[in-house]
Amino acid sequence: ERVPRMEFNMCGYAAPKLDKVRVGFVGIGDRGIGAVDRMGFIEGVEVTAICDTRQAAIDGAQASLAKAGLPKAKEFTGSDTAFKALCDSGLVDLVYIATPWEWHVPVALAAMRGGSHAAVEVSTAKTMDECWEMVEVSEQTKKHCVILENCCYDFFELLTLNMARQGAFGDLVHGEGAYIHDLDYWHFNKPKDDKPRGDGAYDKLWRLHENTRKANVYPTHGLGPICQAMDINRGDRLDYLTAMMSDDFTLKHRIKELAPDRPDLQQFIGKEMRGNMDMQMIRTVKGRTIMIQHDISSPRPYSRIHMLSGTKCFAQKWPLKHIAFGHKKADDAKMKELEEKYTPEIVRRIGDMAKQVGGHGGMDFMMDWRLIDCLRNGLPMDMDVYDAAAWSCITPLSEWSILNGSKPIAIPDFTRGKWETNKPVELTLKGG
Ligand code: A2G
Repeated sequence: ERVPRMEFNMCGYAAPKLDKVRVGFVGIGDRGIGAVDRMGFIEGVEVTAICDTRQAAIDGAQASLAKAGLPKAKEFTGSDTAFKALCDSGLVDLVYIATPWEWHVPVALAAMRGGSHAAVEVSTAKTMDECWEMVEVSEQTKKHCVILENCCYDFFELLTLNMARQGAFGDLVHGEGAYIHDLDYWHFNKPKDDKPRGDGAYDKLWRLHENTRKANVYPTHGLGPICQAMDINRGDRLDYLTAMMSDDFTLKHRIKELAPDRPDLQQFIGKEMRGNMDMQMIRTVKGRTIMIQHDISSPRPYSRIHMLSGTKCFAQKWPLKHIAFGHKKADDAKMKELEEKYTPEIVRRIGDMAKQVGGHGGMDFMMDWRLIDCLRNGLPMDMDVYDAAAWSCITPLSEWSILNGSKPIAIPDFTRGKWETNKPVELTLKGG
Protein backbone atom coordinates (compact mmCIF):
# COMPACT_ATOMS: atom_id res chain seq x y z
CA GLU A 1 0.00 0.00 0.00
CA ARG A 2 1.36 3.42 -0.88
CA VAL A 3 0.55 6.37 1.32
CA PRO A 4 1.44 9.72 -0.21
CA ARG A 5 2.32 12.59 2.08
CA MET A 6 -0.53 15.03 2.57
CA GLU A 7 -0.10 17.66 -0.10
CA PHE A 8 -3.44 19.36 0.23
CA ASN A 9 -6.89 18.49 1.58
CA MET A 10 -9.35 18.44 -1.34
CA CYS A 11 -12.31 17.75 0.98
CA GLY A 12 -14.15 21.02 1.48
CA TYR A 13 -11.84 22.74 -1.01
CA ALA A 14 -13.46 25.57 -2.91
CA ALA A 15 -11.72 25.99 -6.26
CA PRO A 16 -11.67 29.47 -7.83
CA LYS A 17 -15.10 30.37 -9.20
CA LEU A 18 -15.69 29.89 -12.90
CA ASP A 19 -18.09 32.26 -14.56
CA LYS A 20 -18.53 29.92 -17.51
CA VAL A 21 -17.56 26.28 -17.29
CA ARG A 22 -15.91 25.07 -20.48
CA VAL A 23 -16.60 21.36 -20.68
CA GLY A 24 -14.75 18.75 -22.72
CA PHE A 25 -16.35 15.34 -23.15
CA VAL A 26 -14.26 12.21 -23.48
CA GLY A 27 -16.26 9.13 -24.45
CA ILE A 28 -19.51 9.61 -26.34
CA GLY A 29 -21.16 6.25 -25.95
CA ASP A 30 -24.62 5.77 -24.60
CA ARG A 31 -23.78 7.50 -21.34
CA GLY A 32 -21.71 10.30 -22.85
CA ILE A 33 -24.33 11.44 -25.33
CA GLY A 34 -26.91 11.66 -22.55
CA ALA A 35 -24.56 13.93 -20.60
CA VAL A 36 -23.99 16.16 -23.67
CA ASP A 37 -27.77 16.44 -24.09
CA ARG A 38 -28.24 17.41 -20.43
CA MET A 39 -25.51 20.05 -20.49
CA GLY A 40 -27.52 21.83 -23.16
CA PHE A 41 -30.09 22.69 -20.46
CA ILE A 42 -27.65 24.10 -17.91
CA GLU A 43 -26.75 27.77 -17.75
CA GLY A 44 -23.12 28.83 -17.73
CA VAL A 45 -21.87 25.82 -19.68
CA GLU A 46 -19.95 25.85 -22.93
CA VAL A 47 -19.15 22.50 -24.50
CA THR A 48 -15.83 23.35 -26.11
CA ALA A 49 -14.35 19.93 -26.92
CA ILE A 50 -15.48 16.42 -27.75
CA CYS A 51 -13.39 13.28 -27.98
CA ASP A 52 -14.26 9.79 -29.13
CA THR A 53 -12.69 7.14 -31.34
CA ARG A 54 -15.84 6.95 -33.47
CA GLN A 55 -16.55 9.90 -35.78
CA ALA A 56 -20.25 8.95 -35.81
CA ALA A 57 -20.37 9.47 -32.04
CA ILE A 58 -18.75 12.89 -32.38
CA ASP A 59 -21.25 13.84 -35.09
CA GLY A 60 -24.08 12.81 -32.76
CA ALA A 61 -22.69 15.07 -30.02
CA GLN A 62 -22.33 18.01 -32.42
CA ALA A 63 -25.95 17.50 -33.47
CA SER A 64 -27.00 17.58 -29.81
CA LEU A 65 -25.17 20.91 -29.32
CA ALA A 66 -26.74 22.36 -32.47
CA LYS A 67 -30.18 21.32 -31.20
CA ALA A 68 -29.53 23.19 -27.95
CA GLY A 69 -28.43 26.25 -29.96
CA LEU A 70 -24.81 25.91 -28.81
CA PRO A 71 -21.71 26.42 -30.96
CA LYS A 72 -19.77 23.51 -32.41
CA ALA A 73 -17.10 21.94 -30.22
CA LYS A 74 -13.53 21.18 -31.29
CA GLU A 75 -13.14 17.53 -32.20
CA PHE A 76 -10.48 15.13 -30.94
CA THR A 77 -10.34 11.67 -32.48
CA GLY A 78 -8.11 9.29 -34.42
CA SER A 79 -6.69 7.10 -31.66
CA ASP A 80 -7.33 5.73 -28.17
CA THR A 81 -5.11 8.46 -26.75
CA ALA A 82 -6.64 11.43 -28.59
CA PHE A 83 -7.95 12.58 -25.16
CA LYS A 84 -4.41 13.73 -24.29
CA ALA A 85 -4.58 16.56 -26.82
CA LEU A 86 -8.00 17.58 -25.47
CA CYS A 87 -6.64 17.67 -21.91
CA ASP A 88 -3.65 19.78 -22.97
CA SER A 89 -5.62 22.06 -25.30
CA GLY A 90 -6.30 24.83 -22.77
CA LEU A 91 -9.88 24.78 -24.07
CA VAL A 92 -11.54 23.15 -21.08
CA ASP A 93 -12.14 23.74 -17.35
CA LEU A 94 -13.81 20.39 -16.77
CA VAL A 95 -13.26 17.05 -18.50
CA TYR A 96 -16.37 14.87 -18.31
CA ILE A 97 -15.31 11.24 -18.69
CA ALA A 98 -17.67 8.51 -19.92
CA THR A 99 -15.27 6.07 -21.59
CA PRO A 100 -15.00 2.31 -20.96
CA TRP A 101 -13.77 1.80 -17.39
CA GLU A 102 -10.14 1.05 -18.24
CA TRP A 103 -9.71 4.61 -19.53
CA HIS A 104 -11.46 6.42 -16.65
CA VAL A 105 -8.45 7.09 -14.46
CA PRO A 106 -5.88 7.62 -17.26
CA VAL A 107 -8.14 10.34 -18.70
CA ALA A 108 -8.85 11.87 -15.27
CA LEU A 109 -5.13 12.10 -14.51
CA ALA A 110 -4.42 13.72 -17.88
CA ALA A 111 -7.28 16.16 -17.27
CA MET A 112 -6.01 17.29 -13.86
CA ARG A 113 -2.40 17.46 -15.04
CA GLY A 114 -3.57 19.51 -18.01
CA GLY A 115 -5.18 22.04 -15.68
CA SER A 116 -8.85 20.95 -15.64
CA HIS A 117 -11.15 19.43 -13.09
CA ALA A 118 -12.20 15.86 -13.84
CA ALA A 119 -15.66 14.30 -13.48
CA VAL A 120 -15.51 10.54 -13.87
CA GLU A 121 -18.33 8.12 -14.53
CA VAL A 122 -18.77 4.97 -12.49
CA SER A 123 -17.20 2.52 -12.06
CA THR A 124 -14.38 5.00 -11.49
CA ALA A 125 -11.10 3.25 -10.56
CA LYS A 126 -10.22 -0.41 -11.09
CA THR A 127 -7.11 -0.88 -8.94
CA MET A 128 -5.65 0.34 -5.62
CA ASP A 129 -2.88 2.13 -7.53
CA GLU A 130 -5.46 4.00 -9.58
CA CYS A 131 -7.30 5.02 -6.39
CA TRP A 132 -4.12 6.43 -4.82
CA GLU A 133 -3.03 8.08 -8.06
CA MET A 134 -6.32 9.99 -8.34
CA VAL A 135 -5.83 11.22 -4.77
CA GLU A 136 -2.18 12.22 -5.29
CA VAL A 137 -2.75 14.05 -8.55
CA SER A 138 -5.88 15.83 -7.31
CA GLU A 139 -4.00 17.10 -4.24
CA GLN A 140 -0.91 18.07 -6.22
CA THR A 141 -2.81 19.94 -8.91
CA LYS A 142 -5.63 21.25 -6.64
CA LYS A 143 -8.08 20.05 -9.27
CA HIS A 144 -11.26 18.28 -8.32
CA CYS A 145 -11.73 14.66 -9.27
CA VAL A 146 -15.45 14.07 -8.89
CA ILE A 147 -17.08 10.64 -9.04
CA LEU A 148 -20.29 10.88 -11.09
CA GLU A 149 -22.42 8.68 -8.83
CA ASN A 150 -25.85 9.71 -10.07
CA CYS A 151 -27.66 7.52 -7.52
CA CYS A 152 -26.65 9.99 -4.79
CA TYR A 153 -29.00 12.47 -6.48
CA ASP A 154 -32.15 10.36 -6.77
CA PHE A 155 -35.20 11.80 -5.01
CA PHE A 156 -35.58 9.30 -2.15
CA GLU A 157 -31.82 9.16 -1.61
CA LEU A 158 -31.68 12.96 -1.27
CA LEU A 159 -34.68 12.96 1.06
CA THR A 160 -33.12 10.35 3.34
CA LEU A 161 -29.73 12.11 3.16
CA ASN A 162 -31.32 15.30 4.42
CA MET A 163 -33.19 13.36 7.12
CA ALA A 164 -29.88 11.83 8.22
CA ARG A 165 -28.22 15.26 8.27
CA GLN A 166 -31.08 16.71 10.36
CA GLY A 167 -30.84 13.87 12.85
CA ALA A 168 -34.15 12.16 11.96
CA PHE A 169 -32.50 8.71 12.04
CA GLY A 170 -30.88 9.26 15.44
CA ASP A 171 -27.60 7.36 15.18
CA LEU A 172 -27.37 5.64 11.79
CA VAL A 173 -26.28 2.11 12.63
CA HIS A 174 -26.56 0.09 9.44
CA GLY A 175 -27.02 0.61 5.71
CA GLU A 176 -27.59 -1.68 2.74
CA GLY A 177 -27.13 -0.92 -0.93
CA ALA A 178 -26.91 -2.89 -4.15
CA TYR A 179 -26.61 -2.96 -7.88
CA ILE A 180 -28.96 -5.72 -8.94
CA HIS A 181 -29.84 -5.30 -12.60
CA ASP A 182 -30.23 -7.99 -15.23
CA LEU A 183 -27.86 -6.70 -17.95
CA ASP A 184 -28.55 -9.48 -20.48
CA TYR A 185 -29.77 -6.99 -23.10
CA TRP A 186 -26.81 -4.66 -22.65
CA HIS A 187 -24.22 -7.41 -22.61
CA PHE A 188 -25.31 -9.25 -25.68
CA ASN A 189 -26.17 -6.43 -28.10
CA LYS A 190 -23.38 -4.80 -29.98
CA PRO A 191 -23.53 -1.19 -31.17
CA LYS A 192 -23.02 -0.56 -34.86
CA ASP A 193 -20.17 1.79 -35.65
CA ASP A 194 -22.17 3.86 -38.10
CA LYS A 195 -24.72 4.81 -35.47
CA PRO A 196 -24.52 8.41 -34.29
CA ARG A 197 -25.94 7.33 -30.94
CA GLY A 198 -25.18 4.24 -28.92
CA ASP A 199 -27.97 1.72 -28.69
CA GLY A 200 -27.34 1.00 -25.05
CA ALA A 201 -24.75 -1.72 -25.56
CA TYR A 202 -21.01 -1.86 -25.08
CA ASP A 203 -18.47 -1.41 -27.86
CA LYS A 204 -16.35 -4.55 -28.30
CA LEU A 205 -18.23 -6.16 -25.39
CA TRP A 206 -16.04 -4.27 -22.94
CA ARG A 207 -18.41 -4.65 -20.02
CA LEU A 208 -18.59 -8.41 -20.46
CA HIS A 209 -14.78 -8.42 -20.29
CA GLU A 210 -14.99 -6.53 -16.99
CA ASN A 211 -17.25 -9.32 -15.74
CA THR A 212 -14.51 -11.91 -16.06
CA ARG A 213 -13.17 -10.41 -12.86
CA LYS A 214 -14.21 -12.09 -9.57
CA ALA A 215 -15.02 -8.91 -7.71
CA ASN A 216 -17.73 -6.38 -7.13
CA VAL A 217 -16.92 -4.48 -10.30
CA TYR A 218 -19.78 -2.00 -9.76
CA PRO A 219 -20.00 -1.09 -6.08
CA THR A 220 -20.84 2.60 -6.14
CA HIS A 221 -24.54 2.77 -7.11
CA GLY A 222 -25.32 0.97 -3.85
CA LEU A 223 -22.50 2.24 -1.67
CA GLY A 224 -22.41 5.94 -2.65
CA PRO A 225 -25.75 7.05 -1.19
CA ILE A 226 -25.16 5.02 2.02
CA CYS A 227 -21.72 6.63 2.50
CA GLN A 228 -23.20 10.08 1.95
CA ALA A 229 -25.87 9.44 4.61
CA MET A 230 -23.23 8.13 7.03
CA ASP A 231 -20.83 11.07 6.42
CA ILE A 232 -18.07 8.70 5.37
CA ASN A 233 -14.73 10.56 5.05
CA ARG A 234 -16.33 13.39 7.05
CA GLY A 235 -16.66 12.11 10.60
CA ASP A 236 -16.46 8.37 9.97
CA ARG A 237 -14.65 6.18 7.48
CA LEU A 238 -14.73 2.70 5.98
CA ASP A 239 -12.47 0.45 8.09
CA TYR A 240 -12.47 -3.08 6.62
CA LEU A 241 -14.52 -5.45 4.51
CA THR A 242 -15.13 -9.07 3.88
CA ALA A 243 -16.53 -10.34 0.57
CA MET A 244 -18.20 -13.47 -0.79
CA MET A 245 -19.30 -14.51 -4.26
CA SER A 246 -21.54 -17.25 -5.61
CA ASP A 247 -20.53 -19.31 -8.63
CA ASP A 248 -21.69 -18.31 -12.09
CA PHE A 249 -24.91 -20.18 -12.87
CA THR A 250 -26.01 -18.21 -15.95
CA LEU A 251 -23.45 -16.12 -17.85
CA LYS A 252 -21.34 -19.00 -19.13
CA HIS A 253 -24.46 -20.82 -20.34
CA ARG A 254 -25.78 -17.71 -22.06
CA ILE A 255 -22.45 -17.21 -23.82
CA LYS A 256 -22.39 -20.85 -24.95
CA GLU A 257 -25.96 -20.60 -26.21
CA LEU A 258 -25.33 -17.46 -28.28
CA ALA A 259 -21.76 -18.12 -29.44
CA PRO A 260 -22.55 -20.25 -32.54
CA ASP A 261 -24.02 -17.16 -34.25
CA ARG A 262 -21.75 -14.67 -32.55
CA PRO A 263 -18.04 -14.91 -33.45
CA ASP A 264 -17.31 -12.02 -31.05
CA LEU A 265 -18.53 -14.14 -28.12
CA GLN A 266 -16.30 -17.10 -28.85
CA GLN A 267 -13.38 -15.61 -26.90
CA PHE A 268 -15.48 -16.04 -23.72
CA ILE A 269 -16.10 -19.76 -24.20
CA GLY A 270 -14.43 -21.67 -21.39
CA LYS A 271 -13.61 -18.45 -19.54
CA GLU A 272 -14.66 -18.22 -15.91
CA MET A 273 -17.13 -15.39 -15.52
CA ARG A 274 -18.03 -13.37 -12.40
CA GLY A 275 -20.43 -15.28 -10.19
CA ASN A 276 -24.07 -14.21 -10.15
CA MET A 277 -24.07 -12.61 -6.70
CA ASP A 278 -21.29 -11.01 -4.75
CA MET A 279 -21.65 -9.35 -1.37
CA GLN A 280 -19.52 -7.20 0.86
CA MET A 281 -19.85 -6.55 4.56
CA ILE A 282 -18.12 -3.35 5.58
CA ARG A 283 -17.46 -2.05 9.09
CA THR A 284 -16.77 1.61 9.76
CA VAL A 285 -14.29 3.00 12.28
CA LYS A 286 -17.23 4.27 14.38
CA GLY A 287 -18.67 0.75 14.62
CA ARG A 288 -21.40 0.95 11.97
CA THR A 289 -22.07 -1.66 9.30
CA ILE A 290 -22.85 -1.65 5.57
CA MET A 291 -23.88 -4.53 3.30
CA ILE A 292 -23.48 -4.25 -0.47
CA GLN A 293 -24.78 -6.69 -3.10
CA HIS A 294 -24.03 -6.92 -6.81
CA ASP A 295 -25.75 -9.15 -9.38
CA ILE A 296 -26.05 -8.38 -13.09
CA SER A 297 -26.76 -11.84 -14.46
CA SER A 298 -29.77 -13.26 -12.62
CA PRO A 299 -33.28 -12.84 -14.02
CA ARG A 300 -34.80 -10.79 -11.21
CA PRO A 301 -36.21 -7.32 -10.61
CA TYR A 302 -33.96 -4.27 -10.36
CA SER A 303 -32.85 -3.14 -6.91
CA ARG A 304 -30.38 -0.82 -5.24
CA ILE A 305 -31.97 -1.63 -1.82
CA HIS A 306 -30.99 1.73 -0.32
CA MET A 307 -31.77 0.84 3.28
CA LEU A 308 -30.83 2.98 6.25
CA SER A 309 -31.40 1.78 9.79
CA GLY A 310 -30.98 4.16 12.73
CA THR A 311 -31.85 4.36 16.40
CA LYS A 312 -34.93 6.46 15.64
CA CYS A 313 -35.95 5.76 12.06
CA PHE A 314 -35.75 3.20 9.24
CA ALA A 315 -35.95 3.77 5.49
CA GLN A 316 -35.81 1.41 2.53
CA LYS A 317 -36.37 2.12 -1.17
CA TRP A 318 -36.46 -1.35 -2.80
CA PRO A 319 -38.49 -3.52 -3.14
CA LEU A 320 -41.18 -1.33 -1.52
CA LYS A 321 -40.34 2.26 -0.72
CA HIS A 322 -41.12 3.12 2.89
CA ILE A 323 -39.99 4.98 5.97
CA ALA A 324 -40.81 3.73 9.46
CA PHE A 325 -40.53 4.98 13.01
CA GLY A 326 -40.32 2.07 15.41
CA HIS A 327 -42.66 -0.64 14.13
CA LYS A 328 -44.94 1.86 12.45
CA LYS A 329 -44.69 2.50 8.75
CA ALA A 330 -45.31 6.10 7.71
CA ASP A 331 -48.71 6.36 5.99
CA ASP A 332 -49.36 8.67 3.03
CA ALA A 333 -50.04 11.67 5.27
CA LYS A 334 -46.85 11.12 7.27
CA MET A 335 -44.83 10.62 4.05
CA LYS A 336 -46.15 13.92 2.78
CA GLU A 337 -45.20 15.60 6.04
CA LEU A 338 -41.69 14.12 5.84
CA GLU A 339 -41.30 15.26 2.25
CA GLU A 340 -42.41 18.76 3.17
CA LYS A 341 -39.96 18.91 6.04
CA TYR A 342 -36.94 17.19 4.55
CA THR A 343 -36.93 17.72 0.77
CA PRO A 344 -33.59 19.43 0.19
CA GLU A 345 -33.25 22.77 -1.55
CA ILE A 346 -31.79 21.32 -4.76
CA VAL A 347 -34.94 19.24 -5.30
CA ARG A 348 -37.25 22.16 -4.50
CA ARG A 349 -35.32 24.30 -6.93
CA ILE A 350 -34.76 22.06 -9.94
CA GLY A 351 -36.56 18.79 -9.17
CA ASP A 352 -39.39 19.49 -11.64
CA MET A 353 -37.04 20.57 -14.39
CA ALA A 354 -34.90 17.48 -13.72
CA LYS A 355 -37.92 15.22 -14.20
CA GLN A 356 -38.57 16.89 -17.56
CA VAL A 357 -34.99 16.73 -18.81
CA GLY A 358 -34.75 13.17 -17.52
CA GLY A 359 -31.83 10.82 -17.16
CA HIS A 360 -32.89 8.01 -14.83
CA GLY A 361 -35.98 9.97 -13.82
CA GLY A 362 -34.11 13.24 -13.22
CA MET A 363 -31.22 12.28 -10.97
CA ASP A 364 -28.64 12.56 -13.77
CA PHE A 365 -29.69 16.14 -14.39
CA MET A 366 -29.59 17.05 -10.69
CA MET A 367 -26.07 15.60 -10.48
CA ASP A 368 -24.84 17.57 -13.52
CA TRP A 369 -26.58 20.76 -12.45
CA ARG A 370 -25.06 20.55 -8.97
CA LEU A 371 -21.58 19.90 -10.39
CA ILE A 372 -21.74 22.97 -12.60
CA ASP A 373 -23.32 25.11 -9.86
CA CYS A 374 -20.51 24.18 -7.46
CA LEU A 375 -17.82 25.02 -10.03
CA ARG A 376 -19.45 28.34 -10.93
CA ASN A 377 -19.83 29.36 -7.31
CA GLY A 378 -16.59 27.99 -5.92
CA LEU A 379 -18.38 25.51 -3.66
CA PRO A 380 -16.75 22.27 -2.48
CA MET A 381 -17.75 19.02 -4.16
CA ASP A 382 -20.39 16.68 -2.70
CA MET A 383 -18.40 13.69 -3.99
CA ASP A 384 -14.69 14.45 -3.89
CA VAL A 385 -11.60 12.47 -4.78
CA TYR A 386 -11.52 10.68 -1.40
CA ASP A 387 -15.05 9.43 -2.02
CA ALA A 388 -14.07 8.38 -5.55
CA ALA A 389 -11.19 6.35 -4.09
CA ALA A 390 -13.00 4.91 -1.04
CA TRP A 391 -16.04 3.80 -3.06
CA SER A 392 -14.00 2.45 -5.99
CA CYS A 393 -11.47 0.49 -3.91
CA ILE A 394 -14.23 -1.96 -3.02
CA THR A 395 -13.53 -3.56 -6.42
CA PRO A 396 -9.89 -4.62 -5.85
CA LEU A 397 -10.43 -5.28 -2.13
CA SER A 398 -13.48 -7.49 -2.70
CA GLU A 399 -11.47 -9.36 -5.34
CA TRP A 400 -8.76 -10.11 -2.78
CA SER A 401 -11.24 -11.19 -0.10
CA ILE A 402 -13.19 -13.42 -2.51
CA LEU A 403 -9.94 -15.05 -3.64
CA ASN A 404 -8.88 -15.58 -0.02
CA GLY A 405 -11.90 -17.36 1.41
CA SER A 406 -13.66 -14.14 2.47
CA LYS A 407 -10.83 -13.01 4.75
CA PRO A 408 -11.22 -9.43 5.99
CA ILE A 409 -9.09 -6.73 4.40
CA ALA A 410 -8.43 -3.17 5.56
CA ILE A 411 -9.85 -0.28 3.55
CA PRO A 412 -7.19 2.46 3.35
CA ASP A 413 -7.81 5.90 4.78
CA PHE A 414 -7.47 7.94 1.60
CA THR A 415 -7.91 11.14 3.66
CA ARG A 416 -4.88 10.23 5.85
CA GLY A 417 -6.54 11.28 9.09
CA LYS A 418 -8.53 14.25 7.79
CA TRP A 419 -11.82 12.32 8.01
CA GLU A 420 -11.91 13.16 11.70
CA THR A 421 -12.21 16.90 11.07
CA ASN A 422 -13.63 17.06 7.51
CA LYS A 423 -17.17 18.41 7.48
CA PRO A 424 -20.08 17.25 5.29
CA VAL A 425 -20.79 19.53 2.36
CA GLU A 426 -23.92 21.55 3.06
CA LEU A 427 -26.99 20.58 1.10
CA THR A 428 -28.07 24.19 0.81
CA LEU A 429 -27.42 26.05 -2.41
CA LYS A 430 -25.47 29.25 -2.41
CA GLY A 431 -25.22 29.47 -6.13
CA GLY A 432 -27.09 31.17 -8.91
O1 A2G B 1 -28.07 0.43 -16.52
C1 A2G B 1 -28.53 1.45 -15.67
O2 A2G B 1 -28.88 2.58 -16.42
C2 A2G B 1 -27.45 1.77 -14.65
N1 A2G B 1 -27.82 2.89 -13.81
C3 A2G B 1 -26.13 2.08 -15.33
O3 A2G B 1 -25.15 2.22 -14.35
C4 A2G B 1 -25.74 1.02 -16.33
O4 A2G B 1 -25.30 -0.14 -15.66
C5 A2G B 1 -26.90 0.72 -17.25
C6 A2G B 1 -26.65 -0.45 -18.17
O5 A2G B 1 -25.98 -0.02 -19.30
C7 A2G B 1 -28.62 2.75 -12.80
O6 A2G B 1 -29.12 1.69 -12.51
C8 A2G B 1 -28.89 3.96 -11.98
